[in-house]
Amino acid sequence: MANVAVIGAQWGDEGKGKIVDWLAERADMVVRFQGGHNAGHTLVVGENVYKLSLLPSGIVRGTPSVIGNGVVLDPWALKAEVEKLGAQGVAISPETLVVADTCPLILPFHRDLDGLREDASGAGKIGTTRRGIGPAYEDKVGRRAIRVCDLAHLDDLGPQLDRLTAHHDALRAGFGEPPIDREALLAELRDIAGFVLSFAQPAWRLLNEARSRGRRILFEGAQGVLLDIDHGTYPFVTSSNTVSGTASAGTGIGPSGVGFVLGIAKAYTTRVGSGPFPTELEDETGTRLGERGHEFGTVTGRKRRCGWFDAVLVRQSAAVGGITGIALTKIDVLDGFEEVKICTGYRLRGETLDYFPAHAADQALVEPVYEAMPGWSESTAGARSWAELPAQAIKYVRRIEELIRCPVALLSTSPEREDTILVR
Ligand code: 2SA
Ligand code: MG
Repeated sequence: MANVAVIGAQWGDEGKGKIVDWLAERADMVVRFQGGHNAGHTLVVGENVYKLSLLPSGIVRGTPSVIGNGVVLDPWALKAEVEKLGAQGVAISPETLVVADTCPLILPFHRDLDGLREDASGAGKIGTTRRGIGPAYEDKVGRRAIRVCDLAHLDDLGPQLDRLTAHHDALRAGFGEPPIDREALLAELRDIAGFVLSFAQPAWRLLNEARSRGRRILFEGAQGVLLDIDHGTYPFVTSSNTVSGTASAGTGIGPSGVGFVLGIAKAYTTRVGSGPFPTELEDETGTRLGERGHEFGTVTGRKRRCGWFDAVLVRQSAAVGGITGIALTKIDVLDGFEEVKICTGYRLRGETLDYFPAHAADQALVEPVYEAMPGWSESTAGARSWAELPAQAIKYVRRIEELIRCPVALLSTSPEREDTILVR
C-alpha cells in the first residue's frame, strides 16, 4: 500500500472512522491534518466502541499517530480524550502520539464565542459543533494564535497576548461579555502546558523521515468536501479545507507524498447543521433512513438530516477533492426499500445543471432530478464479498460509479471492520 489520504466526500459522517481503522492496520502511521475536536469518528472493535473527536483513529490499535499542524488543538479536549481512552484500556504515550508543535490552540474564549455567535444568529445559524473551531482558525489566519510551541514560552507571551486579547475583548464586549482574564488564562495554560508539550515535536520532520524510510502514512480527514471552506456550501461550512490538498499543507509533507485519495461516501446522504441539502427527505423515507442508519452525531448527538444519494455533489467532491477512488458505506441501510433514487442533476429556474451552483440562494433553490431504480429485499448487512450482494445492489453501485465518474474501490456493509469488500 502506498500512502493513502481518506477524506469525506459529502457533509461528514460518511463512515470514515471505520475505513480509517481498516486501513490503519496496513499503515505505519496515521496523521490528522485539519479540523479539531469537531470530528466524530466511531470505531467498533469487537465488543468495544470507541468515539474519537480529536485523536487520529490509528491510536486505538497502537499505530503511531500524529496530530498535524493543520489541526486546531484544544489542550483540555486532548487531555480528556487521552484519559477517556486510557479508561477504555488504550494507553497513549509520546511513543504513540505526536502533536505538531505548530498547531494553533483552541482556547476557552474561542468556544464561548462560537456559542455566543450561534445563539445570536437566529435563522442564520450555521449549526456548528460549538467547539470553538471557527474562532480558532480565524486567529490562526489573523496571526494572533497561541500555538503549541508557545506553551514552552508562556512568560514571554506579552505582546502576542495583547493582540489576542484586544481582538477578543472587543468581540466579547459586543455580546456584553467581560474582557478575558489574562492571569486566569495564563494559569490554565501553565497547568496544561506540560501535558501537551510531552507530545509536541516538529511533526513535519518525523513524517518526512518516515516517508524517506518508505513507511506507509495514512492521512485521516475529518468532516467532508461539502463542508470545505472554499469548495463547500459556504457559509454553511467548517473553517478548514477538507479536500485532499490539506493532507499536504496540514502536515508538512509535499503533495507527492499524499498518494491514493480515498473518498468516503454514504450510499445515501446525510447532513448535520444548517444549509442547503437538495435531496433531503422530510418524510417517512427520510425518517426510515435515519432510523435504519442510526443517524445521530457522534460529538453532539444531533439528529442528522437524511436524503437520497446525490451523484452531482459527489461527482463535484471527487473532482475538487482529487479523489482517486470511493469507499461506499452503509449500503445495508438501503436494504428493503422497494425503490431507491439517485440525484443526477438539478433544475434551477427552468434550466438543468450538472453541478452545484456557488451562490447560497441558488443552492437552496435547486430541485433534484432523480433516477429511480428498483431496490432489493435481500440483506447486504455484513456481506464480505461482491458475490454475496443482490444483483440490484450491484447495479446501484455500478450506476453510482458511472454518475460520479470515479471507481468504487471499497464497499462497507456494517460498522465492523471485517465487513468490507475490496472491489478492485
Ligand atoms: P464547526 O463546528 O465550525 O466545524 O461547524 C461548522 C459546520 O461543519 C459541520 N460539522 C460537521 N458535520 C458532520 N460531522 C461532524 N462531526 C461530528 C460527527 C458532528 C456531531 O462526526 O458526528 O457530532 O454533531 C462535523 N463537524 C463539523 C457542522 O455541523 C456545521 O455545519
Ligand atoms: Mg462523524
